[in-house]
Amino acid sequence: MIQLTIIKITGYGPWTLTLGSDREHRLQMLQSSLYKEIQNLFSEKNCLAFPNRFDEVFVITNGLTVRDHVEIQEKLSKLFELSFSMTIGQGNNPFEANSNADNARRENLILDKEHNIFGQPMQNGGDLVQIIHMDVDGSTSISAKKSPYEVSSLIIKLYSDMSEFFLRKNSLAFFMGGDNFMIINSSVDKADIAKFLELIKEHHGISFNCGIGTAKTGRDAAKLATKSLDTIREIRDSGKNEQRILELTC
Ligand SMILES: Nc1nc2c(ncn2[C@@H]2O[C@H](COP(=O)(O)OP(=O)(O)OP(=O)(O)O)[C@@H](O)[C@H]2O)c(=O)[nH]1
Ligand SMILES: [Mg+2]
Repeated sequence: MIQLTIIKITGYGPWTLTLGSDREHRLQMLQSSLYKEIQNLFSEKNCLAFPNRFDEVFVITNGLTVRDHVEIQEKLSKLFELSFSMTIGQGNNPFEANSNADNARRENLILDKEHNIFGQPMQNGGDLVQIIHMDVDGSTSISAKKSPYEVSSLIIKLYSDMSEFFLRKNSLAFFMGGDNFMIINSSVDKADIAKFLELIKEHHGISFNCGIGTAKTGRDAAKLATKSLDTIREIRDSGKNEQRILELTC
């Protein structure tokens, strides 16, 4: 069982209009500072947040209670003049957790009214979380041959293929910056990942390295996934056999 929390700004659309048309710079500053604070407050509780279209954030919150969410809501309300909703979704895979969260929000299922926290009644979930950290092999040399915007265009195409491939397997992929992607994994195994890597190589001529991490919390799973990725680089740089996928479990 995986638990995701989706955080949204309450009444954001109408509020943006109150700022007049000279607003874009303010919205950009607000969105980045909100993401920073959410990452900060949830990482203190061993969670990891993922940016989703800048005005919404996904967080892997396995092990967190409604009370933990209330604590974070209280801190956020001291930092921002806007308020936020948090919707907790649990599921057998990340896609299902995201859908269950969405359904709970639409059905107005309240877990804590005062703090704007929604979700179906929570079950204790001690299951493991798996994160795949994917990173382009040698993006520096690719960037050297292309202009900055052409590199971005390539990254968007890679992200699009990745999102489609992994969504079919109930896993959620996020772009984390630079040439880095993280996937909240369901049951994609190494053979499936190898298939994806072949597809990307064939369509775009790009190789990914792929670290897998499994642990009880989002933050620990990400740490192990990144450690696996760094080990792949070490193996590559020592001139040993090429290895593209490596897994570490807590
Ligand atoms: N989000 C995130 N970004 C990173 C991480 N490590 C590096 N980056 C960024 O990713 C970009 C590319 O760095 P690298 O992937 O190390 O460069 P590379 O040439 O592809 O080297 P290799 O991946 O070792 O083949 C840089 O702009 C870094 O700032 C990470 O763990 N997470
Ligand atoms: Mg790279």
